[in-house]
Amino acid sequence: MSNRIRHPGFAALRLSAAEAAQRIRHGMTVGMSGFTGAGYPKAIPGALAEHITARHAQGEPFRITVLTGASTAPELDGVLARVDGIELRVPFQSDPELRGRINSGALEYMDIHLGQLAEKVRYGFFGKVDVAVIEISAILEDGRLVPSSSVGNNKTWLDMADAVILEVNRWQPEALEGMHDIYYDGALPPARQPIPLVHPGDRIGEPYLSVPLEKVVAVVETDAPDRNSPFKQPDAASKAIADHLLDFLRFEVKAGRIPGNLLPIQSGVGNIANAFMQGLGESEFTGLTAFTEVIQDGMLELLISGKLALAAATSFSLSPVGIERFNEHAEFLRKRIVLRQQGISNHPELIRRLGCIALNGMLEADIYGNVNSTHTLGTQMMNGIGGSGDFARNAYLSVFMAPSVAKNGLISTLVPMVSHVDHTEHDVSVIVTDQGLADLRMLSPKQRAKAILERCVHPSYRDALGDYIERANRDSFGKHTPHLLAEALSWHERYRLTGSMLNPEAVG
Ligand code: 0RQ
Repeated sequence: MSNRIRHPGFAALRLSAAEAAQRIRHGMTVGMSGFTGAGYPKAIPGALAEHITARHAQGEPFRITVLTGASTAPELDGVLARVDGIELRVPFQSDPELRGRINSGALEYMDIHLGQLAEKVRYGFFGKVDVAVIEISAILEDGRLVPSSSVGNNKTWLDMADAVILEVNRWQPEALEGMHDIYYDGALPPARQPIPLVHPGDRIGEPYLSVPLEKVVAVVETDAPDRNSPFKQPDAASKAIADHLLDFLRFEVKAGRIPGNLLPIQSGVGNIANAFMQGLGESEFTGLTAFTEVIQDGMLELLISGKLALAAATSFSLSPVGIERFNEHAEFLRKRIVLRQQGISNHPELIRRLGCIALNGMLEADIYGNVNSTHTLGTQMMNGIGGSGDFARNAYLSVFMAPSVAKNGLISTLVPMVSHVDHTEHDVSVIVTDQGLADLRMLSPKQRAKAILERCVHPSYRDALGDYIERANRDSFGKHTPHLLAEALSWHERYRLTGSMLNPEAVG
């Protein structure tokens, strides 16, 4: 028996990835582990892709529904998309190959709040889960499972699936054992009880997953790294965003609206979020906590420096350097990190109770504070809403951030009307760009438009947006949220047709 599979019953189920993949058949719904490139199965999806290719070559149909925690990696989403093996993919994704196929209409994709998927599957809204394919880092002598670098929806997939395939990954640090907190008391309505968590670090469950041995059809051993792309060094725009946000938080502390060590922070994925964490590290703030989804490098450094006392999340998303840093400080970090299932890390009840400060990226916002996080030009999927909606609606403060322009200035991220709405004006407290920060609390729509124009818009678009707002105020049929409907999406149409949102006449 290997030292990672310490239970003889599980050890007896060892198979190759190719043998295990045979258990998955056309039309099945498969719940896979994986969240932001961490803890996804590394071997079965590739073996399944080969199996699918062979079946297709025989003229047989073979497509499955893939449910995950969030985004995975080329070894899962990429390989299955490439062989046309996915019928429906749910929820968040970020693989370029998969995204391309979603946007060409080659497969169906359904976007859902990350905190809601597991319970909606439990309600029966998604039908039956046929197979669960779950990466873990070890199996104990008594058969309990040590989760790996993400928890995601693994508990639900293990509970709901008819058959379970486990991938035991030796690459995952042994130090992960004990970091997880799996909540086992999630009764469904009408029997649901309050979740007994009042501090981000409270442990309300057990450090292990479990599954009846009878359900397990294969155990596959792997030794492969998580997807771990390096973070960019913060550019000038990310640094400016971080500075504006830090000033705002200082102002809020001074006004007595938040404590000096802030409230539990939720930080979205990406380079801006990472840059903000670096900014926090250089600031005077200390004794911080995080109640979030993902621990990126920036947050890890805050933990190591001691500025962040504790981080609760559902997943890591570390660069190669971040992984080294984690391994160097594993013992120290073990006492300061809790990894929970995403139904708990993103639970509205807890986010509201703890009073999180939600910091998320956006693609664009409009003059009234509606935010688009998911669709470019209103029609093409980027990644998905992820957990941004779980947090934004329920947070104490909901902040959205982006550089004021994208694509070298050809796109303004502040537009007359967003081309798709993920977060409505009712859920957005603050918009921040490299230009400045607009505090939208207590502002009416027309006041919000003024604040966003004055604070957030890039100089090359300020006159055009100011002109739109002025004419809308004058000519709009309704005067509460003034719009010129025929013109409201013209910036997007201009970009589509000319490759730039800049109006050549205005510029000329
Ligand atoms: O594309 O690299 O090809 O130029 O969009 O933009 O500026 O690198 O931003 O990495 O911070 O991602 C909203 C996508 C921002 C992310 C989003 C183009 C831009 C670039 C990426 P290129 P940046 P970021 C917790 C929270 C939803 C999920 C979420 C996201 C690319 O934050 O997925 O918040 N959020 N989860 O050029 C067209 C615009 C654009 C644009 C930028 N207005 N129109 N393209 N781009 N603005 C974590 C989880 O839930 C798991």
